[in-house]
Amino acid sequence: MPAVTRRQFVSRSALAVTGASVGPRLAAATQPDPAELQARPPLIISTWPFGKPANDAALAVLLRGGSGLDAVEQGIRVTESDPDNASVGLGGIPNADGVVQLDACIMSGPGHRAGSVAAVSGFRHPISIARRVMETTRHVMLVGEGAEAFAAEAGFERGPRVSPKQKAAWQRWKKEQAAQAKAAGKHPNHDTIALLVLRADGAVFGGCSTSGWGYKIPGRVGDSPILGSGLYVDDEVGAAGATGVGENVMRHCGSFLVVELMRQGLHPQEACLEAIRRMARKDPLGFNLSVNFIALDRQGRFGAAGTGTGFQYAVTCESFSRVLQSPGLTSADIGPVGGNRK
Ligand code: SD4
Repeated sequence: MPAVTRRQFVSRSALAVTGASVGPRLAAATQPDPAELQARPPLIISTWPFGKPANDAALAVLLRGGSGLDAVEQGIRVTESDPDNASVGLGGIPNADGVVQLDACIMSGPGHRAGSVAAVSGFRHPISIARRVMETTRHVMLVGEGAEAFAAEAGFERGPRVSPKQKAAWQRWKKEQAAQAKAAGKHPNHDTIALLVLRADGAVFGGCSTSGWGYKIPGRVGDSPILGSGLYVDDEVGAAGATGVGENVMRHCGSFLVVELMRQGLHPQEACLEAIRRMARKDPLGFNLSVNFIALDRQGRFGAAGTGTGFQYAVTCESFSRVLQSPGLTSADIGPVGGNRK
């Protein structure tokens, strides 16, 4: 399903104002139990329907003999390059000052290495900058001006700080803001690409990239570049990635939690569901957290889950490449949640 269709649906949904990431359920035939799909590594999964072309590019890299990190980077670059994607890359929705600030991270299971950048503007491929941080510095994360200076020094491709289309939309938003001072809390929908790779030999890799919450306060950083929140890779177990309201993912170290649940023996899909149940049980927001997870394990099993109606994710291996609907969780599934302490 094209992202734009989902976005139109979302814009009509009350949840859109909270940044919720929801989508219409697909027909039953497109919702097979992940356990029934014969997915053999190399296997790639990613968030949202726009992850599918990214997965396809990542698989092509692996089949050409490229590395797991190359697959993650090249896959995510496809999404970052899409000028019509308002959630990832320089086509993204800007911050409240009209500047697109990008967040990204990358992680390698082998060596347990990671690199990350946050609040970077004016560069097309934050995923590549994150990889360069990992491979050429003794640090894990660079932010803002420092990250931009690093990227400039390394010669990374520059781009506009906001696309003409998003600039016009931002100008309209500014006017509305001025007209109604109480627009706080109204933010356009936003998404993220988190992409996980399982190599044929069982090694695991992942990456995550986003322009984050539209019209965010300048300097706001979401979950996507935070290891353990928007992404976590553990070569002994598997990997998980997140999309949704980053503030809520971060407060629960969401992706780390999903990986730890897989370590305890849960199937990736059940690990995603259980992580959300656990978060919702203690969180005042309960199942209104607007969070979604994808996960895969070393055995080639995969799954996803989200709050509300769930969300769509893309799964690709040599025998198929398709968009699936995840299960969703609401309080109806386990009763009252949200914690009872102030
Ligand atoms: C963020 N998690 O910056 C990202 C945005 C996102 O669906 O994934 N929205 O909070």
